[in-house]
Amino acid sequence: MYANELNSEQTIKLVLAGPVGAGKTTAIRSIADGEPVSTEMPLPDGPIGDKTTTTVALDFATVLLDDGQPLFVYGLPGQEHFAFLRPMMLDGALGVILVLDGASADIAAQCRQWLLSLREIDPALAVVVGITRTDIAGSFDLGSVRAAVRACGAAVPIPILTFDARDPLQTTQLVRTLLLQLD
Ligand SMILES: Nc1nc2c(ncn2[C@@H]2O[C@H](COP(=O)(O)OP(=O)(O)O)[C@@H](O)[C@H]2O)c(=O)[nH]1
Ligand SMILES: [Mg+2]
Repeated sequence: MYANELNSEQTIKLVLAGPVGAGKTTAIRSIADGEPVSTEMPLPDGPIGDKTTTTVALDFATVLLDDGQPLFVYGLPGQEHFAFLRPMMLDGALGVILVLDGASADIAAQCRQWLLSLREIDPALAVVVGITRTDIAGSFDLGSVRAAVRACGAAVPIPILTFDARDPLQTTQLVRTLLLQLD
């Protein structure tokens, strides 16, 4: 199914946010109907693990959940120099999945920074936090992420889940968790 076949009245717009390398593009690919719109470019300094490209502007896909709910799903660019695109891309969105890299030592700071910037753009957005790459040995510290979420003082508690962005079922589950947060 493609965007021009969807009725935008019934189609919920959701956005994936988060730092470069967290798994936004992978998550969108794993749940997209058909080929997503993507603006990937080779990483300027060569591959990092199995990641060979980075998103320079945005990702977009249509998603049809098995209960028939159509979604427009956008991925924000992670780089700070594209921050000006975020308010535009969040316009009309009901909710955000904040995708964080569980293998990053900075995860708590990234969580805090993204939650604050999302709240500044639109305090009414529903938010869930999805943490990827927790299978990679090392630094993941759930307590520090919890503390960062609590410190941002959201009116409604923000769910925190781990998921593998490569797995369509886990990614869909995260989307469903976000939909449950919507009024
Ligand atoms: N090991 C592992 N790799 C993951 C997991 N989730 C995502 N990835 C990988 O992490 C990278 C994320 O890159 P990408 O989706 O381009 O990140 P983006 O910059 O947020 O769009 C990809 O190479 C994915 O295959 C996970 O749960 N475990
Ligand atoms: Mg990307």
